Amino acid sequence: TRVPSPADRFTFGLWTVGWTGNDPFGVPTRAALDPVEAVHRLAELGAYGVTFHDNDLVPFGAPASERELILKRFQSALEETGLKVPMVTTNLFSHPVFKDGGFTSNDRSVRRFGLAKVLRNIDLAAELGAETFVMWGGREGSEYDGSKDLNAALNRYREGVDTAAAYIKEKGYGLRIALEPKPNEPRGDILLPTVGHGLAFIAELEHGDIVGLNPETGHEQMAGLNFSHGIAQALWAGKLFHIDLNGQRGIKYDQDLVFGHGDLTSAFFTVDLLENGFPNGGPRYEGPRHFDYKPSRTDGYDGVWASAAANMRMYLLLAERAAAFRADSEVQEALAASGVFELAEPTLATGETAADLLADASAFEEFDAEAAAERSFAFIRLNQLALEHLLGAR
Ligand code: 3MF
Ligand code: MG
Ligand code: MG
Ligand code: MG
Repeated sequence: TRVPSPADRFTFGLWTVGWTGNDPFGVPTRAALDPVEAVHRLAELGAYGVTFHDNDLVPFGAPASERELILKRFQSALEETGLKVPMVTTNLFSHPVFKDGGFTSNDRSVRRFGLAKVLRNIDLAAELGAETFVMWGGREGSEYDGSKDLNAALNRYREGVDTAAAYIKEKGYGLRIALEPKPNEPRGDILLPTVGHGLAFIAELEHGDIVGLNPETGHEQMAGLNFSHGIAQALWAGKLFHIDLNGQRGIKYDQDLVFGHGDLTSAFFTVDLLENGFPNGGPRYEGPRHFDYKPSRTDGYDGVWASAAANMRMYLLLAERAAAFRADSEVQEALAASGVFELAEPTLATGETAADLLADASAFEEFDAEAAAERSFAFIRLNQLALEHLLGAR
């Protein structure tokens, strides 16, 4: 297995390795990490880039002079290491002012403040050469159904995203927006809870052409959903703009484990899709492999850097196994036997209409449903082959 290098396009949020371990029941277990040190360490480990929320770098409310100094220092670290900033995002969730949301707070003055914070951060993202601007609306939601007019909230959400997208276009920035779905936590229910809700929302936007998704492994799994299916539908819709890879073990709080340390089988198929594409071809993901995880609060800084390396190594190990899976002639034969390649053939012949189909007696009147029902799709053999590759047994 090769050592990670910038060519692998691995990226990390500053808030991941920089998480100090505070949770709802406990205070930090690690001292704060200097973002400049994070940049150097990540570069040494072979990462391609670093991402951040505005306030991961510049404290909320910092005066312009302080902001300038911090950004200067950070940019010199980027220049020294060659690390890129492919994605920037905005913190509309930590400060108490956002307790009822940023774009969808019931308080209009908060919404105006939140939107202005996003627009200012878009300028910074463009300045740093980012391609993607992520919006995770962690506080956009409610605990009580009666406390939020959901029709109005979705209108305000659309207004916020469309205003940001229009601003990007007007300025001529090379940025695209990626919305990040999450079902709950910190709100009891968050708006745009899943990939599917996100796609449906984007279809209602005026500037939806530059708005896509940033699905996170654990977020879909917190809703009991299949992450590989989620990113597959986002790809199919041309909307997989970015990705947050991590690990989650079932329907519970947002664990943000190392990628592959949650549902390993799912992680294998995620990497297989990202690296090898759909079995019959189709849209491919071209963006960075971004890790959004939390080094467990049980660990010191040794564990922080070991876990950063582990994310990349898990990805590369899985990529190696997935490549072997696809290259195995027995797998190709099993895929064929299972009909995986047959699904690429359109159900109707070229030019055939519904009326033509109805007129085709072989399709219905003469069709032997009993005989067709006899076919074994042999999916179990195919899955066993996948798991044997995953285990390195083949
Ligand atoms: C929370 C998250 C967020 C988003 C980030 C946008 C704090 O569960 O996943 O991380 O990823 O705000 O990139
Ligand atoms: Mg998350
Ligand atoms: Mg998470
Ligand atoms: Mg995330």
